[in-house]
Amino acid sequence: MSIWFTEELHPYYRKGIRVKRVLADEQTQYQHLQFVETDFFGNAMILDGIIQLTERDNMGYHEMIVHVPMLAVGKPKRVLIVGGGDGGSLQQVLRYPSVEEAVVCELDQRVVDLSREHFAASFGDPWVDSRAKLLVRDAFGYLEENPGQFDVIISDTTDPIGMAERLFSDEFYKLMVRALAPGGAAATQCEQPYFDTALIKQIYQSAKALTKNPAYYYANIPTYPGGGIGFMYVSDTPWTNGLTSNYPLGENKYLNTEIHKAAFALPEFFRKELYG
Ligand code: SPD
Repeated sequence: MSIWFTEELHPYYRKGIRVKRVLADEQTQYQHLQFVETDFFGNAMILDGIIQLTERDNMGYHEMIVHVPMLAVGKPKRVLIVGGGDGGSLQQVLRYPSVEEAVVCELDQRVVDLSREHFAASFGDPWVDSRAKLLVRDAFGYLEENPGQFDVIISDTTDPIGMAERLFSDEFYKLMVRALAPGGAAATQCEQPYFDTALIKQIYQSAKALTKNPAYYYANIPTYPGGGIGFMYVSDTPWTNGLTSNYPLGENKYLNTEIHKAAFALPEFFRKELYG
């Protein structure tokens, strides 16, 4: 007998994955947290009914949200990850020998604990690296306390629902840019061109008012709505600087030079909306 998990992030669109068994299912202090084993996608984490990542296709998300700003900066030393308690972005950040400290500001300790258990086969245990520092707290206060501190900031968040809505606000982008060191770069989880056009446009306008070279880019992730997700690159440093940087240690599974360039090419309707 098949069990299907069906996600309905948008009231007009559904998608499903076939589940073999439920590995964990709990209500944490903040959210409904589930881990499932699937036939095709490996283990998956679901928060409040929304798929956050699967072992099979997370590399498109984590490599693109991390390496695009890291490569643009060149040799980043201090990195902040907002959210990212599953450890996928952290694993990618730690591939850079230049990184001296990687701070992860995650609100929910249970996301970290259960991800260490259920994603060990994919992520190893990045938390044991002495450069990794976990802060179980809200990122707003931490950003406020740390102006000019980070070469790279990765905003690896859930969707803009409930407590995560603030992470898509102009206020958050102002604080994030203020926390960047000169020449630093940020990349943020920035949703789906078809479903979230107005939100992305609003975020681009915030980013444009704050930095010289913001740009939107996209990755294919079959388990996200519409089969993919986009990111906002936010920096004075052009993203194209990253095209000539060396890749970090280890192997990329998604990113190559062609993908890096192509990710910034946008469908015409959306390019017009965003850039005019
Ligand atoms: N609609 C799903 C968006 C999920 C974004 N968060 C992914 C977290 C992976 N570290």
